[in-house]
Amino acid sequence: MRTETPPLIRLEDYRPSAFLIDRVDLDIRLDPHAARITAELALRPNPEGDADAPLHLDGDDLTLVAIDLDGAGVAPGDLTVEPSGLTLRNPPRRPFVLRLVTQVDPTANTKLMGLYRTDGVYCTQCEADGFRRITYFLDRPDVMSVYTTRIEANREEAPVLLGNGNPVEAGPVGEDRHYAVWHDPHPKPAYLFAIVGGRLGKVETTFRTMEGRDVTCAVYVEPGREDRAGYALDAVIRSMEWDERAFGRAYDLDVFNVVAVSAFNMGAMENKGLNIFNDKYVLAVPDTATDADYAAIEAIIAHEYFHNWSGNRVTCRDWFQLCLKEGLTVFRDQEFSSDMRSRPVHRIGEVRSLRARQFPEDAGPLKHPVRPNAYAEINNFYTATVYDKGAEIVRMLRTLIGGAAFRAGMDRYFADNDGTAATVEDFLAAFATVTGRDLSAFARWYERPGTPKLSASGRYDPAARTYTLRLAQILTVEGPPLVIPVALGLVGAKGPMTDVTCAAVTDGVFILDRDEAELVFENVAEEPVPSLLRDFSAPVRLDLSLTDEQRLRLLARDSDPFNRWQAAQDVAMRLILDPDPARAEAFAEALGTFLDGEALADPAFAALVLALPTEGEAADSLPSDVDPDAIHQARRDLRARLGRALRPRLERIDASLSSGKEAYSPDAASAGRRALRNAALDLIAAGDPQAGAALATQRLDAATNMTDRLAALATIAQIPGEAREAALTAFGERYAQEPLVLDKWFAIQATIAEPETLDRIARLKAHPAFSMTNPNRVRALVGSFSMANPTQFARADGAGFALVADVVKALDSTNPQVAARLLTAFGSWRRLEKNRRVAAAEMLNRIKAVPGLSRDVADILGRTLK
Ligand code: 0A1
Ligand code: ZN
Repeated sequence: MRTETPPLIRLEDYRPSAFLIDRVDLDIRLDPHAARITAELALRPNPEGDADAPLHLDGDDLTLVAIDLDGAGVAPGDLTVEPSGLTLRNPPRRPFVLRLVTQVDPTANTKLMGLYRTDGVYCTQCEADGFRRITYFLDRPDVMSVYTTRIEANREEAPVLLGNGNPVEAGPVGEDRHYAVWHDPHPKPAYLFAIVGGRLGKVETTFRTMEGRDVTCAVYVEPGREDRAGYALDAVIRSMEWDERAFGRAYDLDVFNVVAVSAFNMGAMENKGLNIFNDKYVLAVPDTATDADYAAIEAIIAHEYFHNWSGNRVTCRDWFQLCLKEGLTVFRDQEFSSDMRSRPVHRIGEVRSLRARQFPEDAGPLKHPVRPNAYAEINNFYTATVYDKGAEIVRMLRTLIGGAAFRAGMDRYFADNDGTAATVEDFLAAFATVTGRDLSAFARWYERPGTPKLSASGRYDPAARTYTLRLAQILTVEGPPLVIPVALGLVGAKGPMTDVTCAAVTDGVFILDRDEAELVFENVAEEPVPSLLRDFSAPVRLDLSLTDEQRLRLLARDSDPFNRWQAAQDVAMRLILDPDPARAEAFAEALGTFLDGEALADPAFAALVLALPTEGEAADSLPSDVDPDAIHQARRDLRARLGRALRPRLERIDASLSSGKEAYSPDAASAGRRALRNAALDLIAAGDPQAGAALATQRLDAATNMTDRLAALATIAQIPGEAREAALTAFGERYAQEPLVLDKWFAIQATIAEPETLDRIARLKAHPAFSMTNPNRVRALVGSFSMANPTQFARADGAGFALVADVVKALDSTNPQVAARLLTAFGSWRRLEKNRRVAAAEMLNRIKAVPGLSRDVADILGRTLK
């Protein structure tokens, strides 16, 4: 059993390892219950480390079968073996070879960390600290080694054997077994190690790098599903091309393999040359995958591939530096997707997800700096803050120094740190070197938790033809100011005012590096509306009071698509928080004009303008006493009103976008048309549920792809009645053999905003396709409920909290990582109104009372309750 609050590991306590491991030779004999791992570790004392330290190797859930040192036994008095690892009290102070034989049970490994089996396929997950569940090791990212891996298995059970690096040799072993040897010439930390063994089908192609290397790229999937792997393979090739073009980065091995597995704790993993994926982010055909799925596959394939440089060639010195690889790689995958799709539409999507996940995290008990300075369980720090706010910091850096200097800085970073385990300081140093600038004030973004507020107010002087803008930054924790790039412009009655000048603004950007500043714009011919934080130039909350009329001018006239969208969001948000029929009518009219003018010119953008702020966003904008029912009702009323007011236009849009019989294509333009048509359907249904249900039923029957089918089902699902139950039943039967589609079906039902949803979830937990051991299933049913059904999760009677708490308790002993992540749904509990707050606290305390909680859950719980 663990202590109540798990002990903290601190950044300030970082010390280099006392030993290094230059070479690792592994021999892995796969077996369902008794896999044997022989590891030969070529160790030597680290000249930078403590010369007198014992040798401690991390271990977790291992059976030690044998150990010898330079071919001789280890004296029992010299060796201590504990659950957390083994210690050699008097290790040699010269290079030596330690040989270890361990045994593990891949089938019993429900944590999905280390070596495990899913649907009969052996695979591994080693980030952050899973390698220690395979053999005893210096399991820390600053210990980098060259690996050679021999894998042996039953030929029937595992005809495909994959490892890191390049294949070296393969052959039979006796009657029914075989082996393969893989060698990875690039030194890497243990968290990037991987093997796969199983019965797998593949699609493959070749890519010639700009350096002239021919790379065989393959995507491995469950046999029979090869036709669903083509889009992922294509995304691999596009990622390789793009990284050469955009960052000058070429691939560095002869093979690049992607393997899809069905049970995986996260999205995917960038193991060197052998990326392992949650199959949700690989498999796609139009009948089972939505446009959003295709976009996510493209983005995650790119993300993992880009890690080959930002993460693998240059890795992290310690886990506090996680944002060094994750924030940077998210930034890179965002840029890739923006180039593949519509940049403004993609940017809006990035910001929506930042606000949905990162802003609440940064405002609640789980908030932490982008580079944390202490952690109890590192697996709990793969957060929206590290990933998404981390990416925003890189984006701000580019805005601050400009695109050309940014690229030069990236080149410098890769050149200076290739083959090493680096820090955030190393990253910033590269940019400081190429620009000659002092970036120490900018670096505060990595240290300071909380979302800053940017407050703005303006004054127009018609006589002087000047406009004075006052900007101030308000931080959530005290300290020196942040460096905030504010992209801005002024908008007149006819559009952007291009004749105005302001000495403090360069290329449309003002850098706010003081607590406050006053900007004076000259030659301002009429009273302007300020357009601030264009393209969301910094991850802050903007506090600028404008009238609806002024905001609607931005929607109609601003040149910045992001702020046009933001203006509509702001008007809608005010109407949700403070309903007003007259203002709602004016808003509807403005939306009507917008739709008439350009809905069909950029349908994807129009669909985003029609998507009102979510209930979660509305809750996040309130300081306390959040009542999810009131928010839900207000948002529903507003949508109903808009749906009625815009009905003829929505029907026209629907009609003009109804696709003929052309084949489905996942490209962004086609997806945009589907998005707008489905947004129109949903808004029609909001205004007239009866007509909406009928129309959605028709759409469901006529749909030729999963995007349209699921959108129609989602619309019907929120309208009580027989049509809904019939549609849900038919969909469930149609896709009974498709786990990833059933996940969508689970999620749609879990997010019905009605009290009966709890019974529905209880029934679905007993559905044959549901399983507590598959993370995708759990996230689909329970994760969607807790994250996207605020009225039912946060019910005043506590039943929604209890449902999630029970799953957390049940899952904790088998898969603590997934249990802990589910528990983060309670992150905003203190901001709820009193009854709900009391109910949440009671459930959290019930979890706390469970003896022997995992470190993962105890850590989240401790911080959530603090
Ligand atoms: N590095 C991966 C994320 C990842 C982290 C931990 C994992 O353990 C289960 C798996 C994956 C990424 O950024 O994609
Ligand atoms: Zn990543």
